[in-house]
Amino acid sequence: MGTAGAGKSTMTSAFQSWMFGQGYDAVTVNLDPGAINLPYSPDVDIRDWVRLEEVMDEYSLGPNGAQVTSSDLMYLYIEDIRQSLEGFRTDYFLVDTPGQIELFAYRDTSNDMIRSISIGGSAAVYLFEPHLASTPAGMVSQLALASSVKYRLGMPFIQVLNKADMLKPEVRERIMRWANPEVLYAELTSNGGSMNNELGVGLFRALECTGEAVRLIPCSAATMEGIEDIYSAVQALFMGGEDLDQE
Ligand SMILES: Nc1nc2c(ncn2[C@@H]2O[C@H](COP(=O)(O)OP(=O)(O)OP(=O)(O)O)[C@@H](O)[C@H]2O)c(=O)[nH]1
Ligand SMILES: [Mg+2]
Repeated sequence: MGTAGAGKSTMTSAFQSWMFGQGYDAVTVNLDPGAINLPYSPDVDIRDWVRLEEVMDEYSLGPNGAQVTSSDLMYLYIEDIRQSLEGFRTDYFLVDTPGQIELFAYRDTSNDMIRSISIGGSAAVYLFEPHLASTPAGMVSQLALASSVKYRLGMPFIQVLNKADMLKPEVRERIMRWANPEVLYAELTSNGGSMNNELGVGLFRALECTGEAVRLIPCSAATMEGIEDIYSAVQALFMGGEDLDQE
């Protein structure tokens, strides 16, 4: 998951390639009814049931309204999709989600669908767009969005600083230092911070209250950096760090 253009589809493709390279199996699932050119061939494809263009035509909607309606229409096919997934003998499903996170993650129907297809446990991998997260104010906004998605989904949540290859080393190091909330707070409230106001600080305080550090795994589909770290984070969640395939 992640904001529009955060690299979800590219990561799905790269992750599957990495899995194959390691000798693991992984099945790809596309849940974006509006996907046009996917960089992978989905094994299960929501477009077999619901297509954004057809929803736009049929209900005379624009792309965003159609995305909302599509989320609700997908719900009608939950059982079919679930059966399709159950037809695969695999340990891992990699699920690519639609671009507009708010049109997807905040809807009850999407939540029900995610729960329904969570066969044997699942985790959300949330991709942060690096340019949106490279200032203290941008980071606080991105964290607030990610936290609200996490709150809606109620499932294990892995946060990724995606497209890390696009960040200058000094910017990247600065972002990683924000794992310490005191550092982020100091920069947010310093004269150089662009969000030196009560709302920004209040938002930061609300996030701080959750007691969660800003853990971001730097990752890139372009260099394949960090993909193994996501895999290890998933293993740690479900298998206490032991590799699923070595069971
Ligand atoms: N440099 C770099 N570019 C990337 C990376 N991952 C994706 N991109 C580029 O980012 C753009 C968006 O990638 P997508 O994978 O389509 O992003 P998405 O989140 O699936 O987009 P939507 O489904 O439209 O929301 C494409 O031009 C990709 O080539 C990466 O790791 N590094
Ligand atoms: Mg996509």
